[in-house]
Amino acid sequence: MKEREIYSDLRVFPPFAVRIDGRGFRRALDLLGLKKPYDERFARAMANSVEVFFRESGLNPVFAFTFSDEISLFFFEMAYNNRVEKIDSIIPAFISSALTIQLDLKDPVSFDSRIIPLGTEDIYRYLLWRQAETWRNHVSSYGYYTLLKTGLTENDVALRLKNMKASEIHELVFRHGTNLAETPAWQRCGILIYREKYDKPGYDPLKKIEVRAERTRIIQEWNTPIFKTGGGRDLIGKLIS
Ligand SMILES: Nc1nc2c(ncn2[C@@H]2O[C@H](COP(=O)(O)OP(=O)(O)OP(=O)(O)O)[C@@H](O)[C@H]2O)c(=O)[nH]1
Ligand SMILES: [Mg+2]
Repeated sequence: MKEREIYSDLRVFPPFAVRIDGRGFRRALDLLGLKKPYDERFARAMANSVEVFFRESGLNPVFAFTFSDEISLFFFEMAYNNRVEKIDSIIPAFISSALTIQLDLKDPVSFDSRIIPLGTEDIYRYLLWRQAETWRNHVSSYGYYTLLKTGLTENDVALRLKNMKASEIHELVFRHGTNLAETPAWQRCGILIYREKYDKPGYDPLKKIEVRAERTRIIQEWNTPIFKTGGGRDLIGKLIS
């Protein structure tokens, strides 16, 4: 029967990204009574789940980017002989479990998963694409819940939004008290998670000298820059190099 495991030899060679997306989270998060369109408790649980993945999965992502219910993880190396089946199953399973713990859920959740082979030079373009999606999602979800509050049905809201330009949605949301240019950066630009090297000063009691040990810590960047800008480009360059 082993020969029927016909996908087990499928392999992917780094660099690549793995993007996972919460399955049916619209409904799952509704049941939790989270704030709409954005709930910081949920964003924190997502970012913390990624941080736990960095610490405890034994896999070694270079960095990760998350917004809404999706996470992109970037790898320059991979265990399991680069096997697609392993990568595409273990990562969403780990994050599902981590998120369940973070949010103290009583019902199971799951994530779907896909692998995106990328040259190092493609990573920046990939991030521009996902951050553009973050922004689109931000505008349309604020528009959605603003219109819903005016008493329209979900269907009518969807229809209205489809025919509105981004600038019209901005104006609508502004008239209802929210300036979309001034919402928290994590809602507009997403959250980056990465490792940072730093020197930890210490004392060597044997040699009786001050020493510096190189350590790494995990950073959650909630003030993510716009990747299109110089600052954003520099930060990504630093993470990739
Ligand atoms: N209340 C609340 N909902 C959120 C938040 N972030 C994401 N979501 C929900 O998650 C959904 C993510 O969109 P999708 O991935 O397209 O929808 P989905 O229901 O997960 O469907 P599939 O991914 O296709 O299975 C959004 O539509 C929101 O309903 C949040 O901070 N608060
Ligand atoms: Mg989803």
